[in-house]
Amino acid sequence: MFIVLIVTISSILSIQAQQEMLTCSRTSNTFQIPALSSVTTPSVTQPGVQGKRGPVGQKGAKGEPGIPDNEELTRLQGLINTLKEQLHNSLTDLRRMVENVEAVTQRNKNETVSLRRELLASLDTNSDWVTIFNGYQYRKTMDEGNWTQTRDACQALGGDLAWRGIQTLNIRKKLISELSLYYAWIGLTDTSEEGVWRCLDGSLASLDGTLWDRNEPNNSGGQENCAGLRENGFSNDLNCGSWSHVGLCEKKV
Ligand SMILES: [Ca+2]
Ligand SMILES: [Ca+2]
Repeated sequence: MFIVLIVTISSILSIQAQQEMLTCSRTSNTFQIPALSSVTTPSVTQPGVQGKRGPVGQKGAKGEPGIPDNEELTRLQGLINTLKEQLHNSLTDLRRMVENVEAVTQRNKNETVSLRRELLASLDTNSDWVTIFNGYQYRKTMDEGNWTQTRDACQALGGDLAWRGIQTLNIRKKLISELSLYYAWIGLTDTSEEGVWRCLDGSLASLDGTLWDRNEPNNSGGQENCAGLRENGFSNDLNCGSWSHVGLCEKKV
């Protein structure tokens, strides 16, 4: 009985102590912890409908260029090698073209020089002797002069003023055409004796071979002692020192 009483009193004291613990008093502030009986468990609710997506934001700043990966580097290296090869081939072709142009230019220059020489040679009728197939060759002196001067020139060229081979009109006309003669001294004179025409070796000139033009020789002024060849192929006596003509030179083949 006594034990039961003690247990009862102890239970009462324990319950009183629990009530005191639920109530805390302070001098300036008092708060109260809700009793266990007032704490309620939150009820579980279903999630709401998902809201609409917001508007698209502004575009951001452009980033730094990325570093190519190995595959891209390999492709770029291949492209560079291809361009190098193409450039090399182009330079080779260009060098070959320049060489070709230089070769053509040099060839044209050589041809021009050759043609120029041929042209000058064709214009310079004094450069060569002309063969008329009568046993003699002919040319005219490079300069005009009196009878004596052109005879000296012919002798310097290895011949003398023409006479022996020009005793036919046909040959004279051929020479006039070949050498473009207008008037030329020939090797016939009557200086030693008036009216007696001689060749340069002193022999008498044949009458037929002199081929005097009409009314010639007339010894005009009393001083015409040297013969000239007119462009018509006939002869005329002239003053040996007063006229300036080319000399018709002759030498044996
Ligand atoms: Ca005379
Ligand atoms: Ca005359």
